[in-house]
Amino acid sequence: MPRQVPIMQLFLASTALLALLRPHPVEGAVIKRQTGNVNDVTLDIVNAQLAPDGFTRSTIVANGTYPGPLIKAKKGDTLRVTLNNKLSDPTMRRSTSLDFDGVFFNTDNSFDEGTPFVTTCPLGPNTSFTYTVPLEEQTGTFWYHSQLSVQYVDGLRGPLIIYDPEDPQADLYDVDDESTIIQVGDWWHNSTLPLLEGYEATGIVPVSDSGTVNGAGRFNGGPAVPFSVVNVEAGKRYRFRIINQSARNVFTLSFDQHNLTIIEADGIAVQPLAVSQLEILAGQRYSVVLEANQPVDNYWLNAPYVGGSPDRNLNQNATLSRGILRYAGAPEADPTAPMTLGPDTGVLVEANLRPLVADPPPEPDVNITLNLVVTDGKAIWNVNNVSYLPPQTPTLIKILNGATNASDFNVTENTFVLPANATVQIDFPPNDDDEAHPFHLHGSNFWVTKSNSSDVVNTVNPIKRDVVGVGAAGTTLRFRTDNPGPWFFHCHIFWHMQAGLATVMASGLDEIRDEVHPSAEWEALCPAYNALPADEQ
Ligand SMILES: *[C@@H]1O[C@H](CO)[C@@H](O)[C@H](O)[C@H]1NC(C)=O
Ligand SMILES: *[C@@H]1O[C@H](CO)[C@@H](O)[C@H](O)[C@H]1NC(C)=O
Ligand SMILES: *[C@@H]1O[C@H](CO)[C@@H](O)[C@H](O)[C@H]1NC(C)=O
Ligand SMILES: *[C@@H]1O[C@H](CO)[C@@H](O)[C@H](O)[C@H]1NC(C)=O
Ligand SMILES: *[C@@H]1O[C@H](CO)[C@@H](O)[C@H](O)[C@H]1NC(C)=O
Ligand SMILES: *[C@@H]1O[C@H](CO)[C@@H](O)[C@H](O)[C@H]1NC(C)=O
Ligand SMILES: *[C@@H]1O[C@H](CO)[C@@H](O)[C@H](O)[C@H]1NC(C)=O
Ligand SMILES: *[C@@H]1O[C@H](CO)[C@@H](O)[C@H](O)[C@H]1NC(C)=O
Ligand SMILES: *[C@@H]1O[C@H](CO)[C@@H](O)[C@H](O)[C@H]1NC(C)=O
Ligand SMILES: *[C@@H]1O[C@H](CO)[C@@H](O)[C@H](O)[C@H]1NC(C)=O
Ligand SMILES: *[C@@H]1O[C@H](CO)[C@@H](O)[C@H](O)[C@H]1NC(C)=O
Ligand SMILES: *[C@@H]1O[C@H](CO)[C@@H](O)[C@H](O)[C@H]1NC(C)=O
Ligand SMILES: [Cu+2]
Repeated sequence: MPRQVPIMQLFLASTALLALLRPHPVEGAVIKRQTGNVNDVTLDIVNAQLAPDGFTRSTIVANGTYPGPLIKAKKGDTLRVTLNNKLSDPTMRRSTSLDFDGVFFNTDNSFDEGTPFVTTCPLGPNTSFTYTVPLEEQTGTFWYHSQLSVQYVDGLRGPLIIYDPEDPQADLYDVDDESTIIQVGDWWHNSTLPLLEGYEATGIVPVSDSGTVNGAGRFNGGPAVPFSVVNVEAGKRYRFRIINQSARNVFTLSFDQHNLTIIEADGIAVQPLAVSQLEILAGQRYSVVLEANQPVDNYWLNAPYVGGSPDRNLNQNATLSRGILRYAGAPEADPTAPMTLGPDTGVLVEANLRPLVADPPPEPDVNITLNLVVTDGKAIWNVNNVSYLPPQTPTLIKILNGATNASDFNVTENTFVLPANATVQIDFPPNDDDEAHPFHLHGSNFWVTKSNSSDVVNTVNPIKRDVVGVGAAGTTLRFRTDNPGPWFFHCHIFWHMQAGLATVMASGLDEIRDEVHPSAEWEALCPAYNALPADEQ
């Protein structure tokens, strides 16, 4: 129908024009919710039979693929993402909720931030919801995933890249497009409902069957699924945007015979730092520049992972987690070099990263210490002796209804009430379990004033990011409460999060009541969700 096209364009042009005519925040008004170009995106959340590693299973994915389609945005856009929940498979959760990992959301849009029971309620089957996501000044590498329970393990994960037409680092690379996005993730053959049941019964975090690189992987004894190929041309420099969509496994990424120059971590530009390999925790993102300066050939992209004892799952083989870097002119074949785990030198030390634009942290106004402890032998994780339980009424609704201090929330909500416009320091003392917990803050990013990778406290030029490893050496970070809202702060190993390793950092409660004016569509979510039969939640 040719006539539909101009009508659609007219509609888009007029909404964009409206946004241009009133680009600026108007206190307390809904208008502030859209700035810049409006970029409409549709995601159909569906069940699909897929076999990323050769084992066919029912999955929950966006638009039928794992990973989901690229959401491509430009600096300053407002994304308007319409989610159509078409889930019908009763062996998995049928409700859903989307998180745009690392995107801040300003206060008056906080209710579109899809963290179930903190800022919203999940979306039931056969319903739709439109998230308004103003990207404002943010640029770089992000991703989206289900934030409901451990549902993203069933497949709902995909990339979100915010391109900067005036990237200050543009002279460092020649190519940056859909072909240079590298997504690594862990993959399980069973659905999350039985996996979660097993975890709760035994306290043993489910061990993945395989690791995938751009949606392709292999397991011991499985078919030889073709490895994902990254194509390059000799003489060019590529900006690879690496996203760790893992729910558990830690991958270590390297390319045979090529070094990498890191230029971005979690949406923040960093000074170029050369490494031979980099470890990326679940939820973390890096941009690295690879110069295609070797003889035309096929080279291995090594992405081995660690995540639980392989003895618990004989399918697991980290050596099979890999892809291929193929130069134009090379044969369409696997590299002839042996499959290795990559170099063990030239390791990224997070503490050596420096921001491209200096931005030292202010002195803290509030200090908080968070102790992470697992209850022996149980699937229960505590932060300061409290195992987080999602409340039935989302935190944001409690605030809109008048909650003013910590005692207005149940202890199990582990909610910290913080002043607005303050600098908060979070100190994670060294923890003695040997797991690296990638802690992720919603709503803003933080300075890493002490990285677990070093003993040095750096309050002069530390990087900012939104996922940081908390481990045996201790980690300290600082953030500003400039974005009032209840922001989830949790381990990105979703099995740990589900077992209680989470808190809520709620700041500016009065500002929230002034500025947040939820839509009727949002107000309807909780009553609708609460009315659903259990198997549709
Ligand atoms: C997802 O699929 C829908 C329906 O086919 C399509 O309109 C939409 O553009 C797709 N989304 C993306 C991000 O590709
Ligand atoms: C959703 O819609 C489909 C098709 O109309 C229908 O078969 C299914 O029963 C509906 N599911 C629920 C949970 O209402
Ligand atoms: C999934 O888990 C269920 C319940 O534990 C089990 O019966 C089934 O065999 C598992 N399926 C696979 C593919 O592992
Ligand atoms: C992704 O994160 C997981 C969990 O933190 C980690 O085990 C894995 O090594 C990471 N992947 C990469 C490529 O670094
Ligand atoms: C990568 O960097 C290391 C350390 O600087 C160096 O020894 C090595 O030769 C480099 N490799 C390549 C392929 O450039
Ligand atoms: C893992 O895969 C590699 C490459 O195919 C193979 O050499 C190795 O024996 C496998 N490991 C196990 C434990 O099966
Ligand atoms: C917070 O801790 C720092 C030490 O890291 C200390 O210098 C500062 O006085 C403390 N601030 C408050 C408000 O307790
Ligand atoms: C945790 O509980 C123990 C014993 O009940 C107590 O000694 C300790 O101070 C508590 N720790 C925190 C951080 O609240
Ligand atoms: C918390 O709020 C309640 C009433 O909502 C009030 O009685 C109490 O004094 C407040 N506590 C603090 C520490 O502000
Ligand atoms: C409130 O916290 C108590 C423990 O203090 C817990 O037993 C109870 O289940 C929690 N209630 C809700 C609704 O989360
Ligand atoms: C926080 O700072 C903003 C901008 O500087 C200001 O408008 C607002 O009133 C401040 N809020 C508080 C609670 O100080
Ligand atoms: C933290 O540092 C310790 C000691 O160097 C190391 O064993 C652990 O793997 C590190 N964890 C993270 C999350 O980087
Ligand atoms: Cu964890």
